[in-house]
Amino acid sequence: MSRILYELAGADPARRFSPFCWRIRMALAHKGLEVETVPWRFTEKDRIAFSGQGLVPVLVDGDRTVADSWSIACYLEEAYPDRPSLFGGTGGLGMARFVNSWTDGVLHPGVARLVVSDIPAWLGPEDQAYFRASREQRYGMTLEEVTAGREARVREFRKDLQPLRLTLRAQPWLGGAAPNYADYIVFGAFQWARCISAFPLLEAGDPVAEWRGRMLDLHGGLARAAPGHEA
Ligand SMILES: N[C@@H](CCC(=O)N[C@@H](CS)C(=O)NCC(=O)O)C(=O)O
Repeated sequence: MSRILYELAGADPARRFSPFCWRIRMALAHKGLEVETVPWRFTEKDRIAFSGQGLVPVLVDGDRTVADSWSIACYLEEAYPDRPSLFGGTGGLGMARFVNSWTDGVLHPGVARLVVSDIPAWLGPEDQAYFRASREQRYGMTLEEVTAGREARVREFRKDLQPLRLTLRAQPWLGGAAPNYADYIVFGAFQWARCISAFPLLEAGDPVAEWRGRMLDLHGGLARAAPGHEA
């Protein structure tokens, strides 16, 4: 049975930088499921039109097509119950949903305000124009204005990571003694930044940075092997 994951890529097909796609790459590795990853660009909506929407990740697993990272994670958990669990039961699923909402609603916007202007350099001309126009309309300013003053503002960002830091001081993974989908959700945000920006989000010695290092090493160093800046 074929299993295909459509993933956001830059002009260089090896540059995979979507935080949502990284959640699923890690989830598939967690379950020990092989996958063929297909590079997809922002402006190639027609190539994923079969999924009924225009965003990646899109997973095609045999005859099933699933879009949206949360839906894909839930699908994998249900379809492969004999493989290592992504959530560790219904309580874990509930907590992961909170982590998903916090990451989408707070962490991603915080990371974007520090790195979004570094993204266009990795895109081909058509995607560059699309990305700049759509995001600048969303922000109501240029991407460079969004990230202006980031050297000073990053201190506030790091302070806001305190709940994550306190958790990771007490236990090695957000999942507790072992990583689970909550780790993959949050890690996606840092891997996104690592793939497109040299701007240092974290300080060495921060428990969050140490956890990120452990995440990069997971599953045979899957995330560390991806082209990116050394974190
Ligand atoms: N809620 C979706 C969000 C997916 C999403 O926003 N994907 C971005 C890539 S990071 C995308 O496909 N963007 C296409 C566009 O902006 O046109 C999920 O969790 O999968």
